Amino acid sequence: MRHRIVLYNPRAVFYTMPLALLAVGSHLDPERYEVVIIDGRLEADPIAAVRAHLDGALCLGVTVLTGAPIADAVAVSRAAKAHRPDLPIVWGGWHPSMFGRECLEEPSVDVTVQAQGEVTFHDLCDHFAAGKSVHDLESCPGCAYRTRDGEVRQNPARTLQDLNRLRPHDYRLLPVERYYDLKGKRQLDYISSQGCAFRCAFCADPFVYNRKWVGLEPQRMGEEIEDLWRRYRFDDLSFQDETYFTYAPRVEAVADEFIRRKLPITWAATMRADQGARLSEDAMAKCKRSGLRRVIVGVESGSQEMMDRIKKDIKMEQVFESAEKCRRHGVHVIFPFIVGFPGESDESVQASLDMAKRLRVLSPGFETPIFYFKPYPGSSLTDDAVRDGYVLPRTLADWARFDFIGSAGPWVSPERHRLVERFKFYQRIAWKGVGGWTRPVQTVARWRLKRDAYGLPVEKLLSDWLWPQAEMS
Ligand code: B12
Ligand code: SF4
Repeated sequence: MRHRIVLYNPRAVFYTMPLALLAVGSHLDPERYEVVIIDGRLEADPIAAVRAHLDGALCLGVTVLTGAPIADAVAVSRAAKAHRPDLPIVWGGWHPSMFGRECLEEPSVDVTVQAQGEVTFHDLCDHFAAGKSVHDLESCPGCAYRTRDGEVRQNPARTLQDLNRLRPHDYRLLPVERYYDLKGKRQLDYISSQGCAFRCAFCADPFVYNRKWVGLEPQRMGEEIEDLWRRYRFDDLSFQDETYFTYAPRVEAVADEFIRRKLPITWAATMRADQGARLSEDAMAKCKRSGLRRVIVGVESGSQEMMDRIKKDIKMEQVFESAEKCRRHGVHVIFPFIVGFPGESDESVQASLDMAKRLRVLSPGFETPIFYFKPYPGSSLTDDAVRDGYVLPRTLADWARFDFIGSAGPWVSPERHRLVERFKFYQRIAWKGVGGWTRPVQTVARWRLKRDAYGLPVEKLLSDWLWPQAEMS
């Protein structure tokens, strides 16, 4: 008899495929386990959708990101527990990786898994399948649980496994065509590595993966991606890796695989500016030939001093070198910035806006979105902010309200916030392909950006009034 394992992805923005659940679900032996993935974003009534699969199930696994997805994860877990009080409920993902103990304050959650989850979840399922209790998990590394007398135990971390030793992701577990429809394009999400070797002070990765990195071998990727293309006929492959360009020889070998297999696809991935600057012209040309259409290069700040403070380990020149290289090879780039770091000066914010302008004009294929710093847990910058008196959310309900869209931290004054929002507005329309009556507005926007003249923003007020949602982008 196969045991049913139900996996839930909470509601979130965008339609990126639930790769975390795909990873943990695919690593279970299909002869022994039947895996059902339910994505809250695809369901009119997620609780009913989960409940429909719970009778006879062995376990419910939920992936949890910090912020709004927590509220949905709690609602679904509570409903599942009410329906099946004996059902083990396991939370994994970025939030439980940082707050494994705290998540167990939610009574409906029995176990939390920290960091890479495939092997831990596999062991947990075997444990439950053997009829063992959620309270007897002392020999399972990489998780936290409650003992019989309610004490929370955090087990030692599990060693990061080489991804090449894990089972390939079985996309038959996902309704791939539905994601294409919702995305409005035949784009497959794929992950080829885990972790990151760098130490950026605003990022959770160094905390969760201890600056370790593991990646799939190029040949395995070539075979897997060709096979996926034959089955799902995607036009575009979106790598969700933290830093895809970590090892240039690997990147080049994957490009060779795509070229050799004549895959008619484009692809997009993340790249650090130092990696881009170091990448040889030949390797970049090969990437382009294999379909590279866009990279995301996190700039974060236009001030070298701030870059150093946030331990980005990037020099400004490397950003421009990468930008030039991408421009020469016709590769589009998104250069995200973060403003409003704790204690950030007006000059530093202005330096970021200036740098965004300089990058934006280099190519019509460049974008420079600007975000506000939010002290996401797990980073050393957050620890510093807490030391200086910032109070992090405490309960899961508080964490669920802690979200990113459009909001700024307490380090951004109302004036600076207004300036940045106006800058973002004018930058958005200044370079967008527009026509007809919007052309004069575009001319004004360019004029304003050139002179940093954002007073009396009538165009913005009109736009906010006509299209209130546009503010969010
Ligand atoms: C896709 C993605 C999203 C999607 C999520 C789509 C979805 N499925 O719902 C969207 C676009 C919604 C998103 C949004 C955001 N994201 Co995001 N996102 C990612 C990204 C690029 C890929 C996630 C992924 O699929 N990874 C591949 C899988 C295989 O890895 P994984 O998720 O780590 O899963 C492993 C383990 O965590 C564990 N695991 C995970 N789930 C489960 C469940 C169970 C039951 C078990 C046992 C184990 C387990 O096992 C898995 C396999 O080893 C990651 C970076 C990354 N590479 O992970 C950032 C990342 C998760 N995002 C991050 C951030 C900061 C954000 C935003 C704040 C970004 C922003 N400024 O706008 C928002 C906020 C989210 C929100 N509150 O709604 C941070 C961490 C956030 C956090 N603390 O939770 C990350 C790590 C990027 C970074 N380094 O800063 N994101
Ligand atoms: S921001 Fe990117 S490069 Fe820096 S530690 Fe996080 S994942 Fe690595």
